[in-house]
Amino acid sequence: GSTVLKPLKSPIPPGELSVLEKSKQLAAWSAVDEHVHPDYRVIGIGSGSTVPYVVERIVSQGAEANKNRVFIPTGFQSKELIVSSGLSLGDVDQYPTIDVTLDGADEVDTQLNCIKGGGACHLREKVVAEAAQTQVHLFILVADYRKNVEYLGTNFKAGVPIEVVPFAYAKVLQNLHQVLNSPKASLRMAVAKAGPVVTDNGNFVIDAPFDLEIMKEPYTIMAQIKMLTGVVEVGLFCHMARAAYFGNQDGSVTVKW
Ligand code: ABF
Repeated sequence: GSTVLKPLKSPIPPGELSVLEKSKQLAAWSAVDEHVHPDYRVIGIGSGSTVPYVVERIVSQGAEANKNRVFIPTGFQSKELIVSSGLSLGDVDQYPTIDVTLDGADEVDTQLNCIKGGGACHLREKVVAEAAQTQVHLFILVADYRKNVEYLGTNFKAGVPIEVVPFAYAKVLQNLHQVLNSPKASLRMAVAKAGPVVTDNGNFVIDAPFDLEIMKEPYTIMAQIKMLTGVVEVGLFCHMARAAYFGNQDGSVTVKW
């Protein structure tokens, strides 16, 4: 289903944030208000530019609410964010059961399947998302209006992010080109093309664009990619999210569930 929430009451003074930033903040705040219950103790914190607003709203719940909580990061950025916000840090190997995880996305379809990994964190993001599914299935997406699509790959053209072990990258690229119909799949390079992007886990990332027809069945292509030896994780999260919150330009929030 899908519903549009009324604008939150003056969340920020007008003019202080751009429309895009404000939409991220609205999505994040609405998701926290709905899903971060006072009795939740273990909370997964994802990556990207929307997640700082999640943490901002959690911090605003007050020191008392947060004193017995532990926060599980999905990578370097969220670890820094948790620590600099004065929240307690844990790791998913200590807390394999998480009450709720909130994370961003590159694009989300009508079934709540999503592309993630534009920030090269999707392996840890998927582990932390799955840890939130163990009991109550609470993996929540927060994003701006650009990410709300019918089919994956509509606006996000960079391709499906695929984390690979470094020594297998050329072989996996060849598999993608020749077997899985992604002739433009390429190794993600760091800024200024000084070398490949290296993930928090010491791996490389391949970005593999697929035709829209293929992306209409994201689970099928995800499974095919995952079968390639050398692939560690695929940035397609299928049938995982409980709900997705999108901030809109007019200050409303669309919720898909
Ligand atoms: C992470 O950050 C990623 O999986 C995704 O690539 C990206 C989304 O970031 P933003 O919220 O900045 O669009 O969640």
